[in-house]
Amino acid sequence: MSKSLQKPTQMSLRNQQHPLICRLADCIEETWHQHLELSPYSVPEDLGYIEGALEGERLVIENYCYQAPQFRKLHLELAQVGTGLDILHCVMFPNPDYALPIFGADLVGGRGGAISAAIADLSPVNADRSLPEPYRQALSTLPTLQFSQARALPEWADIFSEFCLFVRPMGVLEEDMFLQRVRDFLTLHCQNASLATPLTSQREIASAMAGQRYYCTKQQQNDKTRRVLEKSFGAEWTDRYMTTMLFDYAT
Ligand code: 18B
Repeated sequence: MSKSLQKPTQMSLRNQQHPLICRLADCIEETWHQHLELSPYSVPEDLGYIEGALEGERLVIENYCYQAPQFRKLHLELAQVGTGLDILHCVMFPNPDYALPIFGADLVGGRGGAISAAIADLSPVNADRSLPEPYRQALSTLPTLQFSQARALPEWADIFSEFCLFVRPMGVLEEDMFLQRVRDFLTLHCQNASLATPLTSQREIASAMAGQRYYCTKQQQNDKTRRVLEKSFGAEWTDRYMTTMLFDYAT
């Protein structure tokens, strides 16, 4: 295995990825900067920029992490497998003393070809696993979108809300539609977070922590993610990465 600790030297991955991935990465960072008080989040030293090629497929990963008063971790990750597969992964983990849902997004696709999976959601993590009323209200007023290829969620995915978008976007118009809806999710989320006041009840904070734990244990069951990472980094490293970098929670 070749693992590098260096920072990327020339071009970042972003400029070499599928256009929808570049556009979504820019949109996420723009929205964060616009609405949140960002500060650095220190990524474990060996996990900022990662390269691996265990079974021949070279995998490059770039992690961008921040925190904000309302968010313990804002994680944007870009990955590239060989020369063919591009991935964007994003999760906004709330501080458990804020009753906020988890924003998550995943885009997977071939560079020359189409995005095969585009998913985005604001996922409830409160005790009854329903979105806070201001979110339900705002999301219900967004127009229903028509995509030609909706995708079905796998069995582990009971964490997502009824507003979850999971499609294979066909063509630029559907890519634009997906991007605009994710922009709406992000703006709504950041605006709500900016207005939120911290919880005071220990019981509610404990329940928010349990909700994040449930979300993360479910996401850790995504075999498609695990398989891609294992091919380049092996099972042990992948397990550590999925539990400490992608879907970590307080115990
Ligand atoms: N994910 N994804 O983030 N995953 O991380 N992802 C895939 O066309 C990676 C998240 C989600 O159908 C696929 O089938 C890798 C978040 C769901 O069984 C691949 C990384 C969410 C599916 C990868 C990564 C999320 C899915 C198959 C680390 C949601 C469908 C692509 C960089 C908020 C699962 C395809 C299924 C699919 C890979 C969801 C290859 C390596 C935050 C539901």
